[in-house]
Amino acid sequence: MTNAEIAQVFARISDLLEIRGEENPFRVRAYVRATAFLENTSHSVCKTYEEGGVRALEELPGIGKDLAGKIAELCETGKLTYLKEIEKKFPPGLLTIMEIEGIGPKKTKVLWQKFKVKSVVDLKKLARSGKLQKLKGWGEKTVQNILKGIDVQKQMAGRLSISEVLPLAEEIVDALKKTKLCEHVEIAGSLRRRKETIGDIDILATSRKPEAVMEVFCSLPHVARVTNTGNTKSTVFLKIGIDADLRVVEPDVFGAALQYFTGSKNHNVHVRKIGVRNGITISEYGVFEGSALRKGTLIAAHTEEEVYKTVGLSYIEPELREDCGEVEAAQQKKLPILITEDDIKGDLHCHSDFSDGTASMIEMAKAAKEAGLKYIAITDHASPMGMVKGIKENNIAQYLKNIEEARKKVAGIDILAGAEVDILADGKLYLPDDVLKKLDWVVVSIHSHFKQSRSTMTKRILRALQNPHVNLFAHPTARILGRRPEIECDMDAILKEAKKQKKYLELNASPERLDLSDVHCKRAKELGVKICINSDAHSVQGFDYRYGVFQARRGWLEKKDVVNTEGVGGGFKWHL
Ligand code: DGT
Ligand code: CA
Ligand code: CA
Ligand code: ZN
Repeated sequence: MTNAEIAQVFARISDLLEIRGEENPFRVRAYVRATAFLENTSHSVCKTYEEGGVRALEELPGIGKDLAGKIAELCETGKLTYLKEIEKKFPPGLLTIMEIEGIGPKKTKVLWQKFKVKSVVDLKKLARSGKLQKLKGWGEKTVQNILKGIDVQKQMAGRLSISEVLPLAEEIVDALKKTKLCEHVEIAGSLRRRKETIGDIDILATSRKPEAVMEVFCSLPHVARVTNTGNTKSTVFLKIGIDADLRVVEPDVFGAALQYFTGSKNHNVHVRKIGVRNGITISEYGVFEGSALRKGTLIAAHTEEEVYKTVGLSYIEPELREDCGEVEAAQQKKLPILITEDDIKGDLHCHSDFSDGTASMIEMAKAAKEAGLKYIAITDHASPMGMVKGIKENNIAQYLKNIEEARKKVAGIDILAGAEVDILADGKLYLPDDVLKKLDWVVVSIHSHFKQSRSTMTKRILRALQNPHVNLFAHPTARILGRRPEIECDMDAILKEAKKQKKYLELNASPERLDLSDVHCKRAKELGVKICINSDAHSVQGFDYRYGVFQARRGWLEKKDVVNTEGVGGGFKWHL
């Protein structure tokens, strides 16, 4: 366990003791002091324990016999029986309340003992009754903040999406780099692995002046509140509603620390196990020859490549580090060469003002060309739904004429005449075959009847894929991140049918969709189904593939697995 993790356990104990009304104030204070010590010590106490046992722990400032024993238990097992025992004495809802922004142990104690509050529901009722506001030290504003805190907590149960978090994290990294106090500043954690949702931001830096770096970090304009700050680690709560951790390490161990804090935890566990089998210990402080119990020689720490090399692995891209076969692939030198944003050469799903886009076909084509694309398919909606505009049987001639016009006006980019056709509830398509026949590129997707049963939904999609005019099944699970769940369907059956019918599946790069998911992309690749990474742009600013490419990389996709990495006519057939 890291010092920070042990500090968290101790902080929780001191809070709980305070709420319970621990009679011995020294006891509470002992935990507070130990927490502060742990947060401000760069040397791992677990290492101290491994090297010198409980004795060595007792010699640390602020750590007595009792706490030394508890640290030893945490280092050995990762858990603490004593904390479990204390927690049992509280109603579970009260532990949740304690974590609401603006409520510390003192307020929790009042709520519990004076008002018998046992849950968030109780707390809301009490706040509405007006009784809380009359208490000394609470007041209207405090109560309003608590109510707000409850809402935030509810949101926080869902994590934030990567597109909200990454630009902000990059600003923070830039601000730290500007100080010139750091040799390295890097994003770590799930954000470096480009997960679609982020629990908290992890930033790793090296500096010989950590105090100064921490000061800059804690006073950034993005910060709402400083949770704790020390020489090696600070945690702040950002205004967008997420924590950011900054860790500062010695420049010499940057690679090892970056490897450790990038995770995932399961990936690290796997890599460490290989080390152990070879008599090597891997930690955030470096790779050491010998077991953890004996002090070995440092054999690598500067770069991640070095760290992986010591255990016979080639460098593993962060997006792959989920312990989903990447370690085995690295051993066999069979890692994929992941797709990059530069590989995207065309876009096969975007909209103009013929349906719900905001720009004309000409404007969209120009913007696509500006964005460096060699071809696009304009795929306006064809849907029976409320949408007034869009492609119908009776205006297809006009639609094709407009596309022809755009081809004439915008040189240097190929424009395909496409459509995004609704898959109706029974799997029929909204446009008849003789209309589809006139198009270069047919996208189908689900925009209604999302709640069908798994078997009905699967049959519906298979039927659509069997239509000979269809080329691509767009945003296949129809999810909207944080708002609409995935439809229920048998994805394996769909992928197998797509393979059989020679159809493509989309990875929709729009940040609110990111559909297909990483796991489904990986499965598609295994089954030999090619993926199209499209923007689904509805405006001239929309030709953006960044988050889609991240997701593709997490799904192990290489350039050759993605359709629109080739020029027109390269790798897939047009009927131009
Ligand atoms: P998140 O924040 O929930 O989106 O996910 P992560 O992966 O960023 O997790 P986080 O912030 O708790 O920790 C950052 C990284 O630090 C994690 O990916 C791996 C490393 N790490 C943290 N705790 C442990 C641990 O107990 N053991 C190991 N091996 N690594 C850990
Ligand atoms: Ca994190
Ligand atoms: Ca973290
Ligand atoms: Zn669309």
